Amino acid sequence: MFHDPDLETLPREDLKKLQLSRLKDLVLRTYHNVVFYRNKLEELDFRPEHLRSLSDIRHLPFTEKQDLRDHFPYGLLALPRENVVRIHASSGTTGKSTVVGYSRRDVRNWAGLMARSLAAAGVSSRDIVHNAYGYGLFTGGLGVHYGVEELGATILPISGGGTKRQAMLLKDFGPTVLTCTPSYALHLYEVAREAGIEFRDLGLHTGIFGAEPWTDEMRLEIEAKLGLKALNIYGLSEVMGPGVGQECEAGHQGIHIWEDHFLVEIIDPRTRENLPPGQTGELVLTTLTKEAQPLIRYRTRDLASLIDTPCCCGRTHTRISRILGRSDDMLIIRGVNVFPSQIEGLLIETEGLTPHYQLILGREKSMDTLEIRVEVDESIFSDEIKHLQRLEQKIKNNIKEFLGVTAGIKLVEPRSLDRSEGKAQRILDLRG
Ligand code: DLL
Repeated sequence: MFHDPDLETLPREDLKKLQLSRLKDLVLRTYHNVVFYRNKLEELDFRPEHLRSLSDIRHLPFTEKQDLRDHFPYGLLALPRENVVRIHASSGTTGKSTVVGYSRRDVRNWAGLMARSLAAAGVSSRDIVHNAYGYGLFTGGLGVHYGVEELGATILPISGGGTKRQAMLLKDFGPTVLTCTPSYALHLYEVAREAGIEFRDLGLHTGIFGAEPWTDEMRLEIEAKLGLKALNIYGLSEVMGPGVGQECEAGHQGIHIWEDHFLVEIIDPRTRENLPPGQTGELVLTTLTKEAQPLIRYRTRDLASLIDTPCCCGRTHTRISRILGRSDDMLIIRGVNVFPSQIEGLLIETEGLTPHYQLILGREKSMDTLEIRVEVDESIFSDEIKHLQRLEQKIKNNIKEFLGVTAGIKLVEPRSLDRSEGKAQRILDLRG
């Protein structure tokens, strides 16, 4: 289903023309209104009139998360603060959080893009959406909320937490769509089950999950357990919030990035050179229409690849792969680079394990150590010790064989690891 049919299917030539005119306008606005960008452009001897084609983007400076922190909270605004109608912030795990301002038009555009994303996922005005993304400074709750209203569907503004009550509400209000993080969807499933509520009987047809990395194996697990189609939504607060991109109903063919509003690049994080479609690198986004806090070439740290073949849904907007991890959450264990998503993939494929796990990094005699704690499922929990030991050994061998690292494996009881109400905390780094 299309929300903006003309824009979503705009021929690529026209889309590129639109992008170029918006990019020119962006460079002009930031040059004149944001000291940080004016300084950066002047350092490079780049004037707005130097921008002639889209490929000139390569001459523009990058923006890093640290730049947002350095200008905390309002230093990167391109409009007077009085024109800002909303503030969101992302909870930084390290240092200051990053703050984002929105103008009235930014909020309206966001609602439009969220509505477009929901429609692309097959949501219509007939649907009832149980929105369990957190409301507040986090963009998930309010972002989805405004999009659902814009689409004309019914929003249940549940927010995160109170999981038992949420399970009851699922039964009472009869939602047809669930929006939350993938890890919370699984948690909600378990809690509902304990309360005697079977997800498959609820009438949910679609789940729109994002805000944290998840693998295709995790998607299959969610779809099998919850009995719904699980689609991937991407976004980040610095750039807007949820709805920067969305997997379409065609299903699991990649995430369309809404290119009339965002310019997409994939770069090699080391050389900062652009990479061609198919090669994995860091996703870099430029906001083409954001008024209050526009960003030029924002380095997201998210790793993905471009998919430039046409999608069978008819949308012309480019796609990216599932986010494969973050360049900054790559674990280096005794010199071997490993992404948590690779470990997740191997765990979920192993029979008897659940998708609930934690990676604990430590140091022993100046050597890195990795311990993987993973919950076993009920069916094997009461097995004989020797069976469990055999399973531990099997996981250990797989991790060694496929990823090249030695890990300690600890099988733990079902439901013994902490559950998060928002983004899952899966990595515990005790290396100081
Ligand atoms: O998580 C916005 C959002 C809310 C997206 C609800 C989707 C749904 P932040 O808190 O700023 O914003 O975190 C952004 O989360 O850079 C990625 O690392 C990660 N992320 C977001 N969506 C996905 C996804 C929101 N679908 C950071 N897959 C991003 C993997 C994701 N990682």
